[in-house]
Amino acid sequence: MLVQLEIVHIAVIAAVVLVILSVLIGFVFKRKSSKTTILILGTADAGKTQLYTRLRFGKKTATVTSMKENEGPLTLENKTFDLVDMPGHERVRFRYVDYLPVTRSIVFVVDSTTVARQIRVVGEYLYNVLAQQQVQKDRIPILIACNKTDLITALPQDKIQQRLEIEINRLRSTRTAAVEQQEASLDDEQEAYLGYEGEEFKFDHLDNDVQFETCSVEKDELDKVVDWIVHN
Ligand SMILES: Nc1nc2c(ncn2[C@@H]2O[C@H](COP(=O)(O)OP(=O)(O)OP(=O)(O)O)[C@@H](O)[C@H]2O)c(=O)[nH]1
Ligand SMILES: [Mg+2]
Repeated sequence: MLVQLEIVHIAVIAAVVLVILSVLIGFVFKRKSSKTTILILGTADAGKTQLYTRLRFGKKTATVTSMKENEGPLTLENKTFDLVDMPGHERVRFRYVDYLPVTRSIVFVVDSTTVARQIRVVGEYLYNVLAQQQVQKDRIPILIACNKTDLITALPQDKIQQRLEIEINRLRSTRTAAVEQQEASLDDEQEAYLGYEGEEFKFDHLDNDVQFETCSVEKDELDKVVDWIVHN
């Protein structure tokens, strides 16, 4: 009798665990497959529109500074995505937040030849992206595509990563100080803290998967970018 009761107990626990597991697995898969938008972000002149046209139409076209988004379907290895090229102009670049609820992954394009000079503006934009509640909550994967490697003035990928980490570290301390000064209330709108408190900022410290790769839209060296999009 006692043994029978124990068996019933175990069976009930096993059933509950199974139900919870299947709900969790279903939730994870559904979340991943239902979102198809790939956001191309980055400051002006990084090469976003060139990347967009190369990926979608397989060719280069002359581009001018974008003031509105380009959007359309992109099929890679039998998967169809919705590709969005956001303008890098400072007045419109923050509109990307409207797309976050449907965003599957973000390709953040950096001009490797000017990133050192523009580290403030690039770092600030990237910080804004990484600190978005939705980006953190959904753990949206981010690729930092270090573009224009065909030019000899291009900074190597590891140096770009280092410079961005230093810049984000600097921004983090000034922002935290500002928040403390204002004694801001802890509402939902507040930016999330990036990385570990008391430690220098490293991309590795984030819950999101942040990867760095080099590319050249000009020379059609986009294998690593395409591969990343397909697998994220
Ligand atoms: N050498 C070189 N030039 C590139 C490469 N990719 C883009 N460019 C050039 O960079 C310039 C800017 O490219 P766009 O694609 O228009 O830049 P964008 O990021 O869309 O800029 P905004 O629309 O202003 O935000 C163009 O003159 C491109 O030809 C590259 O891989 N190598
Ligand atoms: Mg553009």
